[in-house]
Amino acid sequence: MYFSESPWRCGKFCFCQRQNVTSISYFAFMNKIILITGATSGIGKACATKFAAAKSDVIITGRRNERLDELKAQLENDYGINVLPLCFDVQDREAVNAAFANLPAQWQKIDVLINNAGLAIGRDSFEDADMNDWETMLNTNVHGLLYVSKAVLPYMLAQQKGHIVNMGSVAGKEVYEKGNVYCAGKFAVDAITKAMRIDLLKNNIKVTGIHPGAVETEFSVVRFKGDEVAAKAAYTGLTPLTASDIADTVFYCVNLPAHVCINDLVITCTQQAGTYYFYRKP
Ligand code: NDP
Ligand code: 8X3
Repeated sequence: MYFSESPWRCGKFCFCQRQNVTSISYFAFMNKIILITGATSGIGKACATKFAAAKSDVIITGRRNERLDELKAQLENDYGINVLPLCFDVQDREAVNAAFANLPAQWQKIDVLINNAGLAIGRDSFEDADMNDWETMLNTNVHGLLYVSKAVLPYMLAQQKGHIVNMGSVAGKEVYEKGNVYCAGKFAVDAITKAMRIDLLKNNIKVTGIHPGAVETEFSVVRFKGDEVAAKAAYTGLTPLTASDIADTVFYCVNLPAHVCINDLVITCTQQAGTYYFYRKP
């Protein structure tokens, strides 16, 4: 089986041409290396699981080492693939550079980078918001994404192929009340995604922006600083997206033929339209 091209283009009448799309997907990812930042929870963890189930080897990152170790053990045991956990804070440029400069040789052929690590802290009006929260959001969601991308890109450039998926948000498409700097950071992610796509065209590197609406993860607990009641209220009357919904979407984008690139994808639950409009059932 030839893995470096999409199975749609393998040009042979093989298993993949006779089976359904799910079968094709699982063939295509065998032995690929997928790097997911922020894999200790939520969307990142769901992506790691999805790609591991498709027989990819995964590099998982986050700050909570014990969760990385647990996930490594679980994925290796469940799917028989290899997992490399890297524990660092994406805000720390030196730590990011050190993690990727010392990547073991067998992990250097990274096929896909999913820039997912991120957070919102606080939901306050501009005049009340805390400057430390703003700095943490910008340092994580914007600087962190840039540090990781710059550290990983040389491995993709060496192969002259790759796919970078940046986790944006509907907050990066429309500013909403009390969203201020979280929205600003996600607007930056949107712009960076477009800029990367343009500049990396010549290097055969795909760049995709995924922009979810409300997804029930630890996101709101972090945003409301541990207030579980406020976090839960964000989803009142809704059937929100799940982390698996987003992982499935990322998987779809990454699994397209070599000549096809989804540029930008906005995804909400059926009860949400944009950032302002929700239909909440009583
Ligand atoms: P979670 O809080 O469940 O997961 C966030 C992940 O990011 C964790 O693995 C966390 O790991 C990691 N992370 C946060 N800060 C850092 C840091 N400084 N260094 C390294 N890793 C970090 O939230 P989600 O899964 O929902 O969020 C994932 C992405 O999706 C974020 O970029 C978020 O903005 C975006 N998003 C989320 C939406 C939602 O409604 N949930 C909607 C739209 C976009 P650790 O704490 O171990 O470091
Ligand atoms: C998270 C979605 O609408 O809370 O990015 O900003 S929202």
